[in-house]
Amino acid sequence: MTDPRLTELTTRVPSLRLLTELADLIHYGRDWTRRWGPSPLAVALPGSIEEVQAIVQWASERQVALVPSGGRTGLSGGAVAARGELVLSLERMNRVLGFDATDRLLSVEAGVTLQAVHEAARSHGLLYPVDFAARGSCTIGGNIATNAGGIRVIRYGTTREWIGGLTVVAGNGQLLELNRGLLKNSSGYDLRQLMIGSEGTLGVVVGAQLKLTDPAPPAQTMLLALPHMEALMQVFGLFRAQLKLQAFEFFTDMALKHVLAHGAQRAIDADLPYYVVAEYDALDDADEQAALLAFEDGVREGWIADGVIAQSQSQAATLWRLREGITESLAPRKPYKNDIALRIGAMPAFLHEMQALLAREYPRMEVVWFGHIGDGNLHINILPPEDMQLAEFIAHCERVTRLLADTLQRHGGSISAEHGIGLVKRDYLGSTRSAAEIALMRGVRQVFDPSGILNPGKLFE
Ligand code: 2HG
Ligand code: ZN
Repeated sequence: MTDPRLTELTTRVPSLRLLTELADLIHYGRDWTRRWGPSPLAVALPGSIEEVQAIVQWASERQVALVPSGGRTGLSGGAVAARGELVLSLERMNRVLGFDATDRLLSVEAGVTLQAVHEAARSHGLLYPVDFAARGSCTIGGNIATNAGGIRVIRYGTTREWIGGLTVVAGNGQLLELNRGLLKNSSGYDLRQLMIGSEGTLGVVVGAQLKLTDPAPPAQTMLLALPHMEALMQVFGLFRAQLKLQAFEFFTDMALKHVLAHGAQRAIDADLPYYVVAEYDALDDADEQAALLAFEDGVREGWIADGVIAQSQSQAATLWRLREGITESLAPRKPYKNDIALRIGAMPAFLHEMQALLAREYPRMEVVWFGHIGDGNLHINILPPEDMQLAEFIAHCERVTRLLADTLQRHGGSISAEHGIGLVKRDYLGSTRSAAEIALMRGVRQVFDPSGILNPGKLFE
């Protein structure tokens, strides 16, 4: 350990666990984006709130940039440390602290995984409903920092809905207890909500009080094959009107090709351009009957060409794998990712424009569409041709993303629905937020982090 700043830090916080080996710097210096070479100063693994405060105070005095870090499954570069920052990993602070049965609040440290939250909720006979494929690795602190969404937003909303209280260390080391689990609290600005989605730029989330709810009713899972994109919106409208949806996810034949090549089971014979995994309440025969009627209506209208209803939990898992395995199956190809949001009503016109734009601009590249159509959230992954250099590929994607951002702006959409802005979409923030809004956001950042040490360069420079 040669850097004198680190010697000073360990003198100041003698109990602190600090990693400086190259392998650790690489491991902790990046997230699931693989565009930036990891290059942190070191990795701090505090074990308590007091240690986090001491690190932040020291960093603020010494002007050392910090990158708050959870499971690093993010897709927008929010947890990348490529400029000599100190990674502040919450990994060791991963305890479930307690459960308040009256208020149905689960108190956790920030480094607990989403899966551990699910298990803890289940052990109390309740549900923490935010869910997505990275559940086993992502942590609740990162979920809060990005206002993570996932596959059940259509029913339960995003992370924002499920945070009753937050414990946060602000940029000057001050400890803030925000909202304290209150259901009603009309006492001025809701700083808890400001923290959610702030991507580690306003404070380091060290703990949270999570709201739990009743377990979801028994569900049935259906896989549908659809002949064209219009059918997707039509089937969504039909199912939403006739069933109590828990999830409504789509993917294209291109996504299916990759996920099958990655080991998923086919599960449906039809070879069509669009697929849907729908999950809906199936409490009794009436619910099952309603699902069959909705399916038949869709077939009669020509919107549904084929379908499978899971006959068991394990078959449901097989159907879900087709959707949830997509990101992992694409990862070896290092895709360029877009995560866009629109009002559902704006979707058909936008999709037409986008398909024309992508066919024109990406004739040589595979474009993989999937996502949460019922939330107005599409994931558009672009795969580079095998013979294209990464730099050329990224430059091309950036140019097309500008066109995408312009198109989104015209349709009133957002350049990030649930992954965050981070480094990946920083240059496009202005397509979603007005200049006045960005100026206010900068002002807010300045108030919470006057020395500018918290995740600098993320969200905006
Ligand atoms: C999902 O919905 C995730 O599966 C990842 O948000 C999306 O890989 C992506 O682009
Ligand atoms: Zn998603």
